[in-house]
Amino acid sequence: MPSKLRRGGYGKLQRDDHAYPEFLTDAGRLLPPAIHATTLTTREHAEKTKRIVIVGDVHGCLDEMQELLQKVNFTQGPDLLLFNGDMVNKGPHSVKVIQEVRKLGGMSVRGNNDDLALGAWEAWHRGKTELPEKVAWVKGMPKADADWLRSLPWTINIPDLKLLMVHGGLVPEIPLHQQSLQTLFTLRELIQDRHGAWRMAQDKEGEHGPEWTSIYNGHDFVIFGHDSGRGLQRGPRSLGLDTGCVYGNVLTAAIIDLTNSTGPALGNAQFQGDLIEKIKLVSVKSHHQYAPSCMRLEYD
Ligand SMILES: [Mn+2]
Repeated sequence: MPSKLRRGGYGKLQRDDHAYPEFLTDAGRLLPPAIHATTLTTREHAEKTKRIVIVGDVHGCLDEMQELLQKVNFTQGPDLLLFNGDMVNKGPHSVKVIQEVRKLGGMSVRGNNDDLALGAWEAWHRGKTELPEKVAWVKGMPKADADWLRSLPWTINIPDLKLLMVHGGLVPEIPLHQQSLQTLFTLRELIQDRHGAWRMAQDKEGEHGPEWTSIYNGHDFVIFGHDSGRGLQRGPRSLGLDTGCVYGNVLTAAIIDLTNSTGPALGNAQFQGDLIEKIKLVSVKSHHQYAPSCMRLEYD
């Protein structure tokens, strides 16, 4: 690739996984090995996995996360543990949440706050002494945890279930591999231009439009986070799991039981369209309001 393409254009990059692992983001961060990761793709993995447990935006709420995993009787090995991103910032125990997720063999899509924290950690290690209060905790994050954050993909796909996880959302009509990385983890609402094409609404600049899920008509069932303002969102083709634990509401997990005879079978093409009926939701109450609700609409 021409070197000029290696930097910049972070929001406009159109690339395939693995093709250009040396790509840097606008902020100079290395892109992970896979921007669009897949899981449960081998027979061995599919056979040993009994349930998929997908947890919404944790934001450092370690106690609630542990309580939720206990409530769903999480068992490492038979349960595949996935997170919707934004594991860190705003709440009390960001480093411990990362370490617990790693210990449990969990994986996450990248949230805007995970990305922001990683950038702050890298700036700190380049010698920057002043960090915004929101990310000052990264000074206590070990390198191994930062490396793990850096490995997080923007989406996790389970092809056999036609299930896709993303932190923000998808702009309609744009193929997955051409979605802007910035949009994937910040999208909430859409704006239509005069030619009828959709793009992300810049709500910092006062733009508002329909939520992306009301327009989305893609092939994958999408589980997303990042929108605690709307709370739990159950749609025909999507499920929003950010139920605002850090703002004093609840932390929610979606459970997909792969052993239930009425549930999905991996490799079952008939499964598409019924996923929402097979998903069981479990929540625990937040122990505190850790962050003021005015932070809910923050992008950074
Ligand atoms: Mn977010």
